[in-house]
Amino acid sequence: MTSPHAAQLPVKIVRGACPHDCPDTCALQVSVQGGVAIKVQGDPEHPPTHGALCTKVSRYTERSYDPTRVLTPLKRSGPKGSGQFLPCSWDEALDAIATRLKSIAARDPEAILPYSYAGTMGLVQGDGMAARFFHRLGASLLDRTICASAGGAALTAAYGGKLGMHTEFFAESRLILIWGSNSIASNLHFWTFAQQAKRAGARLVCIDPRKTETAEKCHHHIALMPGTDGALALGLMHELIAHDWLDHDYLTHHVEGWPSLRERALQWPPERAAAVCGIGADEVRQLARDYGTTKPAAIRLNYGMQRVHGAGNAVRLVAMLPCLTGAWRHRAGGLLMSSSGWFPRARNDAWLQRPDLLAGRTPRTVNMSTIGDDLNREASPAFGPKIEALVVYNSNPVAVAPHSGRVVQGFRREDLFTVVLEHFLTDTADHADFVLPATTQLEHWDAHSAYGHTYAMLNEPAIAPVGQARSNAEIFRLLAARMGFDEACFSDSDETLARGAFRPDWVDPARLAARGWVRLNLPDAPFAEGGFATASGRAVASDDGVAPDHVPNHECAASAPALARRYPLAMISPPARHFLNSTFVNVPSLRAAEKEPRLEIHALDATARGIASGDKVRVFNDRGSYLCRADVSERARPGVVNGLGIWWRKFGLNGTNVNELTHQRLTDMGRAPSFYDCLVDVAPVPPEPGA
Ligand SMILES: Nc1nc2c(c(=O)[nH]1)N[C@H]1C(S)=C(S)[C@@H](COP(=O)(O)OP(=O)(O)OC[C@H]3O[C@@H](n4cnc5c(=O)[nH]c(N)nc54)[C@H](O)[C@@H]3O)O[C@H]1N2
Ligand SMILES: Nc1nc2c(c(=O)[nH]1)N[C@H]1C(S)=C(S)[C@@H](COP(=O)(O)OP(=O)(O)OC[C@H]3O[C@@H](n4cnc5c(=O)[nH]c(N)nc54)[C@H](O)[C@@H]3O)O[C@H]1N2
Ligand SMILES: [Mo]
Repeated sequence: MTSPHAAQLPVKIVRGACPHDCPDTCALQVSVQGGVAIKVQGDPEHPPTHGALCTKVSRYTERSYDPTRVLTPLKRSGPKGSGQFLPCSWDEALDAIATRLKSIAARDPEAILPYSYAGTMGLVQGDGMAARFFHRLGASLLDRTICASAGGAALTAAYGGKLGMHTEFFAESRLILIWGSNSIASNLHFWTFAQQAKRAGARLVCIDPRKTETAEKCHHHIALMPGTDGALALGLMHELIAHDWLDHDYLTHHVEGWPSLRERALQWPPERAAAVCGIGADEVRQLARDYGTTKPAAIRLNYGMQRVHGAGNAVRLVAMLPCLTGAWRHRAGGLLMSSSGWFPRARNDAWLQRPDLLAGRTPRTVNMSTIGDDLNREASPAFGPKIEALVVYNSNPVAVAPHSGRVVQGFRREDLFTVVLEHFLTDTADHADFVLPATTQLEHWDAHSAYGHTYAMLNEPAIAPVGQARSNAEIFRLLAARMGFDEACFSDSDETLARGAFRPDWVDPARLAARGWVRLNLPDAPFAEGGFATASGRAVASDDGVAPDHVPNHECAASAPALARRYPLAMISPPARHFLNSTFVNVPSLRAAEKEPRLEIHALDATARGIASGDKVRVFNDRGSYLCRADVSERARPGVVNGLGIWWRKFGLNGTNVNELTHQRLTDMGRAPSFYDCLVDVAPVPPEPGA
């Protein structure tokens, strides 16, 4: 990339923000020499980043300059899904796309569906110009539920929003429960604060079916069955009540609906909770004692526990624990699942996304988590029109959405028109009629809020677009012009959108531009004196006398005994450490670190099936089957297998990935998928003759 003379050119540092779907949203410093990005580092002054980056993003230049990146528009030249394309010009691609979208919209714009998630979490390249475009078009709306909406709905019910502690103050906690999260893999910068606390004498407890890297480094690991967190929380409450480890003053003044929840919890003695969770009753008692008697105590709840049927109830219950003990009184006490709810007050969402362009129309909403079924649905009064066109950006649904057999079937429809904005030929891009080359974070403007800290961020482009790549916002601007959308908002530049993303009374534009980040002006201990964002200002423990409860998984012996006899193993599919969802699977050094798709299985379950470490195995249920390598490992508890994700299907051993097995049934709250609520069995695959 670098010319022979470049080494003598001065090095410029450009400030940026990591765009990835991760709680950490790091502040970046990109070194640029002769127009080439040569290094990406973390900003030492940004408190949550504290100068460190994860392995993945420290290789961001490798990803941006990857020789397999899509650098020109492509049009399909083979069957759907074949990944066969020919390069074409921007004019040809945009004209063809606009013509097709116009003809569909003339019949019914709701037959067009945008499909996007958090490939970039940027406010500009995410749903800025894109939202304006689809609102003006009157396309179907997308319910963006694939990740966090069950926990989000639960936190909103309990606290009035996705609100929680500042991540920095975990360093001062005396007890930290890391609940449903592999922090070392997926929230590395939080882990630094947890380690600081540990060095200062704090106790760390990890609650996770899998013995993760994080679980190994905590003082205690509670390996409960997937989807039983609600029962554990109720067992803990039982003990807090029985021993009177309650902050009665906090409960009286800052919590509503406590009497019903108290009644519920009294039905859950430790023995009952432990039996449901598949752990010892003493583990419940000890954890309750630790939590009830240590101050300040903090909970780092994360999304691992909310990918099951009873996710919403479970999160609501866990969210009540710091209200029972008054842990919120201290800035190092309370709970953090998501901090994203602090940001809307600081953002100019209505200006960025322009919902007013709907002009009174109320298009139907399609749930992204059931895209497999929805792409295969005919028109009906309940569903509305058949989906005729799909515009995908910032997402790889063919790899990440549940029940991929159905998703692939939908994407293969000959009568579906699919446009994919991408950096790479992902499994989804392989199914496109047109692939449009998008810029990476090094090449475009953006502004970011965060879900694991409380700083607003700005990203300046460090280099010119590589090849013919264009930013998502630019692509939607160009399409808008071809569709004849002449509102002035379709001429706003990316820089205008990025600089205007936050309200100046919350985020000083000059400080944001100068340093790249600004902390939101919020109290250190946000709920020390109550003040929740609910209607009453109190945390909500139950609704109209009905308290949350443990809800068993869709697929488990308690709710589906016949199925559990045929498929006796519960499978969870948390991320492999070197991948970020399906992003980075194509980066050679990171894929080399993960080697092959793996299934961790406990020795008892492996021996019973004649499986040894390194064997090729078939993981299967009624939805499909998936080949991977068995890893007979202490990381798996008996009865649970860990199918690490999310591989690209085409890099898998048989062209599938773990989502071949997951289903599209939704959670109790938030309409989210239940990826970790999935029964399977595993069998060895005999070696091929001669192999
Ligand atoms: N390296 C890396 N970092 C990531 C991601 C990634 O793919 N790779 N993904 C990003 C995204 S999109 C998100 S949403 C966040 C997610 O952030 P986290 O929710 O912290 O992410 P995970 O690492 O998926 O942690 C889930 C953990 O929950 C455990 N788990 C599974 N089922 C249950 C259960 O029923 N109960 C309990 N208590 N635990 C359970 C899993 O074993 C796993 O260790 O991380 C982000 N960061
Ligand atoms: N089995 C199982 N499935 C899961 C999960 C699990 O734990 N287990 N986790 C779920 C979760 S938490 C999530 S959040 C979803 C994630 O699902 P997605 O949000 O679809 O995430 P990625 O797979 O990372 O795909 C993002 C894509 O966006 C592209 N991209 C990045 N930046 C840009 C850009 O600026 N412009 C354009 N046009 N494209 C860009 C990347 O190249 C990448 O291919 O997956 C879910 N699926
Ligand atoms: Mo996610």
